[in-house]
Amino acid sequence: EYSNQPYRTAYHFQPPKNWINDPNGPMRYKGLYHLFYQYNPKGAVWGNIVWAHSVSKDLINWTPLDHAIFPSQPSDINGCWSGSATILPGGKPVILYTGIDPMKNQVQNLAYPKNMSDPLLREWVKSPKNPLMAPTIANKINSSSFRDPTTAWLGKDGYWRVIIGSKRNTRGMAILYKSKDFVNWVQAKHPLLAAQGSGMWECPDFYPVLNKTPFAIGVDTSVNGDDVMHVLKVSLDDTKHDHYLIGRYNIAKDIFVPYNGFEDNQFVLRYDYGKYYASKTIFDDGKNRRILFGWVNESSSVADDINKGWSGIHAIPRAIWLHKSGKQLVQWPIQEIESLRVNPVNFPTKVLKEGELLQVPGVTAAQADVEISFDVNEFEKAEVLKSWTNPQILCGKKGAAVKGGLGPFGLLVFASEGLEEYTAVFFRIFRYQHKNLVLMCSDQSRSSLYKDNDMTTYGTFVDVDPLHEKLSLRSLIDHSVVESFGAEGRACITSRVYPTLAINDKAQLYAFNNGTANVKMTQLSAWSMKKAKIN
Ligand code: DQQ
Repeated sequence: EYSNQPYRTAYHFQPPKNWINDPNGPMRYKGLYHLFYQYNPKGAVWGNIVWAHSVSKDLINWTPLDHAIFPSQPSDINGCWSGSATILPGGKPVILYTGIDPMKNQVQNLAYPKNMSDPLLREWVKSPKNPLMAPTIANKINSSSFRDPTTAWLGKDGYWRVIIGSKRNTRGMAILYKSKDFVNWVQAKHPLLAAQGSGMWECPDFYPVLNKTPFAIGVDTSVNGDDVMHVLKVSLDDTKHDHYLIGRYNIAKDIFVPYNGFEDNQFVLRYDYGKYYASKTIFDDGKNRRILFGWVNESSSVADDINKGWSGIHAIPRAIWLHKSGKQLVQWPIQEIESLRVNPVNFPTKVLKEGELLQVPGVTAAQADVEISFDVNEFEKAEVLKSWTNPQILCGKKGAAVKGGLGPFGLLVFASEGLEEYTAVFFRIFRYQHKNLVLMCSDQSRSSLYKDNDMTTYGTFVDVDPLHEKLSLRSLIDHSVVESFGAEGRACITSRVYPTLAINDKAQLYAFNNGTANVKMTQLSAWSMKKAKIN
């Protein structure tokens, strides 16, 4: 199994076989975490969608259960698509999800547990009143673009609110509905937000984040007030990226005013600048944090997916909170993942000179967690950036093999012995308009000798001041995925790679510096990761 399935993950969530996509209805109930997900029981491509179900005590080790929600009534007979859970006052969980009806219309349905005393919540009953929200001639909702209800939030006026992703022509929007009893829902006069030209908004998410210390504390989805800001996340169907806006939500008027994330009418902030989609958050009342779940698609061809018999994984759940600047969010792998760390390897502080390549021995490099930090000071050697350039394109032009001034420096992961293959995750610092501009890249261009994969390079600028702040990088490496967190979670890049040589115990890990300036490595810690029970 191990040798002919080198790309299966050891600690990233995935079922034993077949297609998976969006995380659905995550929740914590009676101390157990539940995760549902879009699943095709019949193959490794999208289709026949049901809600598969797993439970966990720690969000790392998962036990599979029978499918929770599957086509069984007219309102979902052609598929049970994405949705979210809400915990009602008193602790009862309910699920709103999109069903595909006999006319292939997208409608919203309610399901609730058959037996609340079963901590596994194995059986779900559907409301006989389904569908509760549907496109009609009168409401002019686009019947093929009306899906993915959020967790609902409760106002002091006693009304629940929920948003559904939609579009009218190319105007993406979050349609707002209200209800007193969770069963009878009335469409609000205005969407919570809409944006011309953005296309279909899939899997919206709307939640408060604390805007004071300690920022990392999460709050319940219904919380509002002077000390919180609100985040609206949308998964843009046109670009397949999860974008977010930070702003203020006036619940009395049901108006959300974004302050950050829109520039020239475009979405600019992303959760992740690599492969990451259809995510959603929950408030974890066990550890008072907000946790983000997301789907990571393959970068291989459909034929290769069918061949290996599976497609799609979930990212490691991330804690998510507002950065103290108020301008962006910060994400960090949940602390529970550290329980898989074994055999730590620590390097003392060391200067990496021009062209230096430092191997990290003693870790299972195809299944590892690594943290590295740099102290840089030869700023006069930074390359000058004359005009603003798209960071992803800049990373593509200036890959790890292109010598620079201050950088590129960082990690080579999934490296083969003769460096025929490697994936490079690194920083490169530019001088731009008399300031230091930090670029973070994940360069997949040499990740595999097999060329049928999507090997696009990813990149983003990082809002960090390398003069006064430490420049850190953490990568979670797991056979065919690398999730990288730059500047303590201010920038995330996830990529999928399929090396042919650098697999299992043939993979190696390096730190490198390919710039003319020296950089001081102030930390390099790496751990082998144990296998988790991922189903
Ligand atoms: N996936 C679901 C939809 C959602 C899309 C269908 C996002 O509900 O809009 O599997 O990946």
